[in-house]
Amino acid sequence: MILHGYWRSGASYRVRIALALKGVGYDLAAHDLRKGEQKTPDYLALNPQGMVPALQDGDRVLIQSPAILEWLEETHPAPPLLPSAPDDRAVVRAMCALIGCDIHPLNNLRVLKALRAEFGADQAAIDAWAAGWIAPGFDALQALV
Ligand SMILES: N[C@@H](CCC(=O)N[C@@H](CS)C(=O)NCC(=O)O)C(=O)O
Repeated sequence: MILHGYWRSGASYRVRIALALKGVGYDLAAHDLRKGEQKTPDYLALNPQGMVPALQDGDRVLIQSPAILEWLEETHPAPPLLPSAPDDRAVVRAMCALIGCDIHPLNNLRVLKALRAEFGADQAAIDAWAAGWIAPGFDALQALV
């Protein structure tokens, strides 16, 4: 397998953690997001969304970390990523959604770039924006933990 990712990508980290936990071997293809390497024609042919991660397994290319994690769970069930009891599973899924839906997308590179380019935000404003979503999100995550 080839994991297309980037060292600063939290979404790629999710997949790296799952691959490591499950003992699945892979090669890493790095795409420097700061240089826009996720938008090259070659990479867009793999992932039309132009984002990392993407997991390539032969001719199959999986995108979107939740879909990749679920695929890994289904194809490599041991050790499991989720606990066995439905109530516990719901808590873990809530934690995933909290991060993946409510914190991370608001602080993505393309969002921060848009704040700068389209709304004239300087670095201080961008930092305040990020902190304004991350801090309450982490407070809630801490409470769940
Ligand atoms: N929902 C996607 C999010 C992927 C994502 O946000 N990737 C970021 C890096 S963590 C990215 O590729 N950003 C490129 C950009 O913003 O141009 C997933 O979970 O895989």
